[in-house]
Amino acid sequence: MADYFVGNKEYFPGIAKIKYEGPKSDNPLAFKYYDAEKKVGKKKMKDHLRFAVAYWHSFCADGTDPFGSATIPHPWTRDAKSPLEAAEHKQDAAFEFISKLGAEYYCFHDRDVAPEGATPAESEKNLAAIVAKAKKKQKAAEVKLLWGTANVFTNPRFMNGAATNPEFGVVALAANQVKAAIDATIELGGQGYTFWGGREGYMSLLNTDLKKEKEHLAKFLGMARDYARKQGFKGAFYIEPKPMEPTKHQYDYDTETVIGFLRHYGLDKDFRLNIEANHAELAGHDFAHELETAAAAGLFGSVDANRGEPRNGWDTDQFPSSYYETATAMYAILKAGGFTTGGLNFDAKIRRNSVDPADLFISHIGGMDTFAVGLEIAQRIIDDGKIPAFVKKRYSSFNTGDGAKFDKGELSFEDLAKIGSVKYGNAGFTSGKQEYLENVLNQYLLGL
Ligand code: XLS
Ligand code: CA
Ligand code: CA
Repeated sequence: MADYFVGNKEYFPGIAKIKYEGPKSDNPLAFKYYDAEKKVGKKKMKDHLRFAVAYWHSFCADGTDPFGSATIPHPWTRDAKSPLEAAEHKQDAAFEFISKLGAEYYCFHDRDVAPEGATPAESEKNLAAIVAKAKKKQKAAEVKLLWGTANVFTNPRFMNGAATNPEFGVVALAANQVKAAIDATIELGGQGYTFWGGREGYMSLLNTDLKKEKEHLAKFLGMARDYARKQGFKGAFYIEPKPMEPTKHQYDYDTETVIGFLRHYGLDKDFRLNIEANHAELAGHDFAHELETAAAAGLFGSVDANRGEPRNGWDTDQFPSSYYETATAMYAILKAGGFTTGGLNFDAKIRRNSVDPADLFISHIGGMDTFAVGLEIAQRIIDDGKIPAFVKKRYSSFNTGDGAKFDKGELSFEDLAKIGSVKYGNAGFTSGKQEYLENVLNQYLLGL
């Protein structure tokens, strides 16, 4: 990947291209485990992991929270003469950062990259101007767009939702914005387009026609899909589940809910899941559970790589730091066949007191290292084979005889019941060996 700096300005001075230095390095600005070219199984680490930087957290979030104002300096906005110029400087900073980090992908919302104008037409013009520049920068920096999306939740007009808004006019405005974001994604060669359900949910059933809203959501998604396909978009559409926040109940509650919704409305041929670790946790699930659930339905797509703070139940979007979690997640991903159009997008932000410019690098380095370790452990689970062999054996009674007939649908319910009473009076007392399997995984985690 080429080093790429735009103009004469360096926004992260003193930080060079991040290199792999190995586990013994004490350089905070070096990879300890992520060695992009290293082969794990049949692919290089970078091709397994397909890391992406999230524009909104890394270049827009400034540490503002409900109790305090901005803490994180954004030097790129400082000497800009207009919002559009500020967006251009931000883009310079973004490409400098992504290139120095050595991530191959990025993701953005329309409003992260270009300012909203006074009218929808002006907003579209701003976006088109920035996209033209992004196209050149992507090429020069050898950075690709993992997915694009539209922010149809920040502007106050979306306070009652976008596609599910009770006012038709807002649904139409949302379409205007999503159409422009799809156009931008296509223009930039995006490999996917994501729909996170922003405010698509409700705060109270007393003012909500739930059935109508869900039908409108499905109709909107189908129309957006048809438009994108007509424009030649070959990538994947993703739905990103989240149970609540900002609404009390989001329609895309969790993976299983989204699978049911997609199948009910016939959208499952084009749409897949973008699974976020923190959202899994908010829905009361393990990250790996959501991944396996999507994979089991043949709808696994992409990942928003982050974590929550397990004891507070908020969407804190922290950088991944648990090997256990990344190992079990990567095992689920490898079992699903790995990424095709998707990747690991760091939908994660530094804490508001992480105010050194280097912190943005350190956080991403940590996330990438944590996933590199997870990948190696997942590959070890597969290569060593003890855990997969255990699972295979656990279901082996379905491989032959009556068990195989059952699997093939060759037994009536009466046959099944008779076989149970005649042949299997003592069945059921086989150990699940959970603790043994957990101990094996812990050995792998320690590299033993
Ligand atoms: C918010 C979501 C959002 C999506 C993209 O909770 O994670 O950032 O990933 O719209
Ligand atoms: Ca997300
Ligand atoms: Ca989140």
